[in-house]
Amino acid sequence: MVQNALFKICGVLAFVGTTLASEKPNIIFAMVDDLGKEWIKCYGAENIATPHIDQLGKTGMRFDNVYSMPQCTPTRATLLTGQYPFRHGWVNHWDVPRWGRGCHFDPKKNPSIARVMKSAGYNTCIAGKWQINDFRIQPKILNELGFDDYAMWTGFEAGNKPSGKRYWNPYIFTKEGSKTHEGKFGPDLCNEFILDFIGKQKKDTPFFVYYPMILTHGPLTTTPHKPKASKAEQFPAMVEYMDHLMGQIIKKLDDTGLRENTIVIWTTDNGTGGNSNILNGRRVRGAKGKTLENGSCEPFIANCPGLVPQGVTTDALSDFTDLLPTFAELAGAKLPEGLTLDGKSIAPVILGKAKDGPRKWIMAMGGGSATYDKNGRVINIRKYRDRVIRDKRYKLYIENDRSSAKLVDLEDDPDELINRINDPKLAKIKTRLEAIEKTFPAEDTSPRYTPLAPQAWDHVQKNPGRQPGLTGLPSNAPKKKRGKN
Ligand SMILES: [Ca+2]
Repeated sequence: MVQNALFKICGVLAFVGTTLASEKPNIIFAMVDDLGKEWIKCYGAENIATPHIDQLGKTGMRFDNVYSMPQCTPTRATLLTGQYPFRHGWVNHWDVPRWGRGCHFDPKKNPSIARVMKSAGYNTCIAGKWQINDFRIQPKILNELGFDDYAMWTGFEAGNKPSGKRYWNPYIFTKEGSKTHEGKFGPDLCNEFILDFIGKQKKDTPFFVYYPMILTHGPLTTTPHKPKASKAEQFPAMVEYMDHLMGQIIKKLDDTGLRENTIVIWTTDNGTGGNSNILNGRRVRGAKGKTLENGSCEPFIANCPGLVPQGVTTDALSDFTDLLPTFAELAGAKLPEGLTLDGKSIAPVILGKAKDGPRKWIMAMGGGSATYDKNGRVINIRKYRDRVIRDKRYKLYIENDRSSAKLVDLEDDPDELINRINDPKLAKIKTRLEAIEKTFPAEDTSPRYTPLAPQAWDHVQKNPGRQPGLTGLPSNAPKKKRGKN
């Protein structure tokens, strides 16, 4: 009898285990706008309180070596497509609602991470900032790209002054259209939208949330918690309010019983824009737009009490091209066909099934404004954009003419001040990193799209088509190839 009862209990446990293992995990991907590690306490930041992010790190997996791209639109297109900027074409920044010219993130010519998740049966939503389509011209675009529902700051729409407001009195686009919300704080509205979406979910259907947060990009602002913050107090107040919003998301997952099967990934789209702070005893200046580590190597935390190992710090290499294949593997989705993807899935690392990831190197490139050719088509300002390639220790800067400019030992020189390009001891490392660069196309693609109709507000440049050649040095490379050795 006892044996029989025990058998029955074991049988039930085995059944429950099988059921849980076959459930698809929910995924929430939260990405702050313009924030580096030097503002996150669990990465070693001082003078700041980020208790909710710290708790995610403490009860999850903290990555040290994850690259975004150095600026907004290159990062966002990379995340959506699983491709590097030289392949998807958004190498430069092109602020579509502000500059237009018929350029847009074209759903017919690009993969979309949200469509991949939809194909695996996920409910999907997005809230925050988009910037690569103009919702006035393409009101259904987010549906076309795979999002069921949305609440977005429109970005600054040229000729529409109220749309410039992202913080107080924000201009928000939903299925009901776009309007100003007097007296409201934009980040609150987007967060409430996500809390509401989570509250509507049922356990039998998985969900995917893409949360490109409105905070902590400029302009500086007061927050609901610090309504009287002085100019000097405003940036830390914005960081702390972002942390508070993430805390609300986690609380909602706890309250709804969804936490155990929801993988939360929290990261940022590029480094801080200008402010500096102390990180592990060093002063670190925000390097948005640059391929320095503090411009491109972002804080990145994965957390799910039921699925992701707790209290782990990893040096596994990854960059934002890996997100699409990672989410596809977690969701059991097929990858888009007929396209070259640059990323590889790091799902085994996140789930604690592999100690290290599949990547031997990572890459970052892009930023600065694009231009347009004589036909009015948006193109990159250079045929080949400078970039950085790194492994866990060494980092190579490549110039616009594909030559190597700078080699840095990140372990000994975190501020990247010493150029080791001529150090004979590092010759093999230089050759190995250069060989990776040689696998890239000789010319970067420009954005892929079928042009939309011209608009009255389309941006006109003084000197369109400037410098589409192989001139100039990357912003972080030394003027001459001088080295200490
Ligand atoms: Ca950004």
